[in-house]
Amino acid sequence: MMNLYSGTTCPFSQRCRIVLYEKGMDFQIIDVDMYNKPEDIAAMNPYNRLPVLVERDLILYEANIINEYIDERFPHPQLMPPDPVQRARARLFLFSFEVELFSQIDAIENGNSKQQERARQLLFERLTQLSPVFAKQKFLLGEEFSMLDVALSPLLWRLDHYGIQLPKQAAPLMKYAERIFSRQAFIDALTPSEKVMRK
Ligand SMILES: N[C@@H](CCC(=O)N[C@@H](CS)C(=O)NCC(=O)O)C(=O)O
Repeated sequence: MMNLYSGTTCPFSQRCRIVLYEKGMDFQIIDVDMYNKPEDIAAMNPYNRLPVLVERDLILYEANIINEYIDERFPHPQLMPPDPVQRARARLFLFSFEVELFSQIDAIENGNSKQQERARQLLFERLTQLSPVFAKQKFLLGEEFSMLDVALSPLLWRLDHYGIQLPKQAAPLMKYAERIFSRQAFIDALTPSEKVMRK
């Protein structure tokens, strides 16, 4: 059985929880209080960060690496594209989300007010730019929900919580977000502390 050590308010852990619920297999989620991390996290992950996945003698960290492993172990429903070229492109997208979007989360959660404001502005601009894509398609890769939607959704869920209000022209992106938020796996994967992040 897979055991996921997951931060109750951690957007990266949320990605892994979503994938576990989308797959509907047998797993256990171990809730970890981020402000009171047990020492065994550092023993499993040299970077002392969550999430961490343990399956027998396999220990994995980094949300996207964990998620690709789960996707390969349990191929239904497949969340990465089956074609190698499309899969490589999907990985480039995942990389750009980290560099351009999720890199701002630390500044919002832990930075001073100037750093927070800069990060909010950057996210506001990047997400607004992305919005027109969803006027033409349901999900990031087209008509099917994929790993890219999993990766982006914890940030979309936190927009209110992070004090980011997108402009009217981002309506297609917000509709897309609602489409993800209404998925049963997304709802099941929310922790009580995440549920209260959105009204
Ligand atoms: N790139 C990592 C980021 C993980 C990360 O930053 N996790 C945060 C919580 S959301 C963490 O554990 N930070 C260390 C700490 O709070 O001590 C991933 O994708 O898993």
